[in-house]
Amino acid sequence: RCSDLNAELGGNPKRSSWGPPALPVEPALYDRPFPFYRRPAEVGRFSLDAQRCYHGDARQLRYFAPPATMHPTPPFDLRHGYRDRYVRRDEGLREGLEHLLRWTAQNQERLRAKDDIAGRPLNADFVTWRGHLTKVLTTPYERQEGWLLAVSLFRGTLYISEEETPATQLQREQRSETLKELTYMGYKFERYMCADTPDGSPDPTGVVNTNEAFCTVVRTRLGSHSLLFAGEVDCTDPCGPWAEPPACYIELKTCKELHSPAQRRSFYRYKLIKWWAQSFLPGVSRIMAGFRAPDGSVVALETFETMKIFQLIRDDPSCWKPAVCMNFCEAFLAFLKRVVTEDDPHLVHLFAWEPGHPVSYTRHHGGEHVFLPTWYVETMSG
Ligand code: 0WD
Ligand code: CA
Repeated sequence: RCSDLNAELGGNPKRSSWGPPALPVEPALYDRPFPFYRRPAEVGRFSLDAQRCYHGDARQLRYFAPPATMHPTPPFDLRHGYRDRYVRRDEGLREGLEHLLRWTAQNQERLRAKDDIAGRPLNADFVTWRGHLTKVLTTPYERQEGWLLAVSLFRGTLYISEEETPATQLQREQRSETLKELTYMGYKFERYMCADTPDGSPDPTGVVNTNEAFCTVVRTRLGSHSLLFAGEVDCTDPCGPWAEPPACYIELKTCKELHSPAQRRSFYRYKLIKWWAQSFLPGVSRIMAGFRAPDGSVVALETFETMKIFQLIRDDPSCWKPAVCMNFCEAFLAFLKRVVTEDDPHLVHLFAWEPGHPVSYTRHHGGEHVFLPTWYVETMSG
């Protein structure tokens, strides 16, 4: 019975008696074997400097330089510099896909298909930020935050760009002082763990500037969908067990100290799913967590191997499953291909999701939702 239901609903949009089809998100509908996911290959890199200016190179790449033991002594002080050594990126500026599109436009030659019959300039079904895909992956298990994803089909490729929901905009503008400091502490942790050169040591007295970013661009395939996406990477460990990008990259995270098995279980259930999805997508092989005490000090580090995270959760039957996340993403991308069929950069389908509901969409021609910049449309039409 159950498998009949799966066959009927698994990833297929359900047409209600009225209105456009919607995509259900219940985990049970996507609980099948892990779909095909090709090992992600890095096809490019770019950097954003202290002024948030784009450079088509790896100048912002930093190098993993951990302390000698997993118990840093003296402990890292993540609050240090919050008042006087912090340059914050202007989050009111909505950049959309801008930097990624710049990279794409500058690398058209290597992105063209060799036997291109469709005549499309980019040999990819989807172009987006990794962070947007992370949100799609975790949707079947998410109970708090919804999302809005704008999608346009342009010269044979579907572009996905996030819009802020009214709720997230309000949250961003009314963020508490505690939350602002916690955000800073995440960036500060990076300063303690990374050096600017391969043989250097971290300089935790320096300025934290959140304009700076190093991004990797990867190409991969999920089921029948070819993907090109970019993601911000914290650092590389060229001497680690995986020498080649993207496997040599390391994601750095901070987390409240865990004191009991119950706290650890809850961390696995609600937080590790996001860490896993974010690093699994681009093929980042390790995540290093710094556990912070209430006073903002980090007294313990722990490494998570991305490919082994499923082992930590598989014995908890009420926990999340990687296969469900990936099957849902596959179904979501198939849904986009079915819905967005008119090739027009001024046409935007806005896909909206709120916890407890299926994914629905609305259609907009022209106006405020259009996100592909004119310069990009002109460059890629030439
Ligand atoms: O303007 C926008 N609407 C967005 C811009 C939405 C999403 C991303 N971006 C930009 C960011 O400015 C950044 O340069 O994309 C880049 C990161 O993209 P991503 O890798 O796809 O994003 P994600 O996986 O969500 O985040 C990776 C890291 C974060 O690390 P943690 O450990 O916190 O997950 O990118 C940083 C952050 O350090 N980051 C951002 N930095 C500045 N502005 C932002 C942001 N909006 N989002 C994430
Ligand atoms: Ca990070």
